[in-house]
Amino acid sequence: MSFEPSPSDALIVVDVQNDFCPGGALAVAGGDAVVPVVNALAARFANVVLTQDWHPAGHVSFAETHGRAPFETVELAYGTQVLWPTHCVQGSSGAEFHPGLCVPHAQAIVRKGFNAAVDSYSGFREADRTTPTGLRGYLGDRGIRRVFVCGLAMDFCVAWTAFDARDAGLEVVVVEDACRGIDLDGSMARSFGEMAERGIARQTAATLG
Ligand code: VGL
Ligand code: ZN
Repeated sequence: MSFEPSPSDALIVVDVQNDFCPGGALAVAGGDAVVPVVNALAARFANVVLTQDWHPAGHVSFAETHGRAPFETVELAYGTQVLWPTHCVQGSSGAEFHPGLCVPHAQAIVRKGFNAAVDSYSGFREADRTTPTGLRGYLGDRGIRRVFVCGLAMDFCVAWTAFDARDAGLEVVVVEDACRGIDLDGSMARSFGEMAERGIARQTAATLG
């Protein structure tokens, strides 16, 4: 616990929402187990940003929109899209943060996936890889140079957020015991491989430095 975040460090808490926790529409195994870890981690950071998956009804990432089964894929203009169970619909209880998440000092909530025709795993950039959410500018304006990323799901929204943070020129650490993954067709191993290639560090909450 000797690590002290500096004023240029921020914690990004990705999608700790009811639908990604047990009982939710797109439950990640053990998703709720990250809540106490995230709470304790966030208490150490002066700068905390939350992301919130926030889809309109009929979103392009929903299987039912295409009359298909969840976890199939479709080819869209921006590439291959995994089709998910309907989740995190704007204003629904599934889209709310887990009730145990306690980060009252978080300064910004970045909603993503609100464009009906484009998904957004990343907190920085939509799945077309061009439309920004504004998070890069927000962090840049605030002088943030390093981000610690945690939350759900490790192999989708956490990973894509970490990749884009790196592309934005930030130093990136994924706090892996504060994450849980979906692991769809080897996605967990793939995302770890890509993190290593991109120079993204993986640490545990206890060994941050
Ligand atoms: C996520 C799939 C669809 C995530 C969001 O938060 O990892 N995964 N939407
Ligand atoms: Zn989503």
